[in-house]
Amino acid sequence: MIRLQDRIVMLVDLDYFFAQCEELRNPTLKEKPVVVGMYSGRTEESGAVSTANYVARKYGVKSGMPLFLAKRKLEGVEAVFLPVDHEYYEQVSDRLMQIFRGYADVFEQVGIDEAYLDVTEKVHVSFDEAKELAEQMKVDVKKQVGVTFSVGVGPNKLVAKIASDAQKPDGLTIVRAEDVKAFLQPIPVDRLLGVGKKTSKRMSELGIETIGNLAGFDVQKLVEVFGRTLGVYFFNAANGVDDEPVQEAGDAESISRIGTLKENSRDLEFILTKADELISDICEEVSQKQLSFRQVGIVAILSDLTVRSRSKTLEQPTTNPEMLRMIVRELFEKFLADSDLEIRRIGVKISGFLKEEKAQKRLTSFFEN
Ligand code: DCP
Ligand code: CA
Ligand code: CA
Repeated sequence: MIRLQDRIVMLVDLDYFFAQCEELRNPTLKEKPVVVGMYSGRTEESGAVSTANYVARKYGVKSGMPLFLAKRKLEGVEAVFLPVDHEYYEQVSDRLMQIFRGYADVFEQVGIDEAYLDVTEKVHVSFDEAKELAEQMKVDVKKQVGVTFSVGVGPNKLVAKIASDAQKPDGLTIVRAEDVKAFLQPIPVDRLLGVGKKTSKRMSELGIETIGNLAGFDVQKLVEVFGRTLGVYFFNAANGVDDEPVQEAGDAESISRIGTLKENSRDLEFILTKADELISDICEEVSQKQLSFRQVGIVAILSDLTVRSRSKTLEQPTTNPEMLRMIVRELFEKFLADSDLEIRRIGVKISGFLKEEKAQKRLTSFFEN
């Protein structure tokens, strides 16, 4: 049986992108070290390496390195240094993204050389089929454009992203849900989004070097050190838990309503009566705009005027007001359990929209399979 909450997400990342674009328009570069640099113009040598092909990387050239240092590392080698030509790379990127988009149920570009693809339905929630799809994509992109990329496949964005980095260039790394923990375990903790220099130093002091160390750490302690939001995020991330939907850029808008309770209260039913009014209003707009939504959030403004929020992401987009009521109830129920202040004002918000037609198709194609 297909479990609707299971997802299959890919992250595609183009290999040595700027330098590969240069090789594309001049294939004679391929065997040579190629360094693409951002020249600052102060002196002929000043500036930094944007990227280098894998031949140049063998000599120790890296993104961000000063150009003079790259030149020194390549002394006596027939290397090619080129200035960044952003416009051209963007043209190549646009062509590639259009191809990748065709392989996805939902597509989200996240940079000039990266995109997330939710392929859950396309591959019938099968990692074996996802592997075939990724292989097919590689052949197609090689044939149509002539470049290689690395792809990570996982049950969510977080795992897909880390997997895409595991074997480069021209990599294909698949991490099934049941292998996530073992896969993440040995990876240095600073590879997690949000773990920068400062945080990783802090973690190191706590004896946390790998994602595995972090996953095994006491979540309460993490909350003490990093605060509630970050502490919980780090703990979930280390355990491979990530509910972020793959979302088409531009779809990130939301619809929300806010209202004041007749009196401050902690009575769930009283609060939900007000919430119902807000929900009816929201649903009217939703049906007018023919949207379906995947994210539901509540906001509570407390008697001391602090603002708190809770949210939930659905497995499937919905248009159903009853569903919205149910989730709002659930969120307020939980909220009241974790806070002991009275609520003064409440808000309901939905986001993660799809045009309804597309959402219907998504659902039915699930059932057909
Ligand atoms: N880039 C840059 N300066 C940096 C890092 C990157 O100008 N410090 C640019 C050039 C890269 C592009 O962004 O080609 C994409 O960055 P990536 O980090 O994905 O690196 P590459 O695609 O170059 O290499 P890889 O094969 O490791 O993905
Ligand atoms: Ca890249
Ligand atoms: Ca990248």
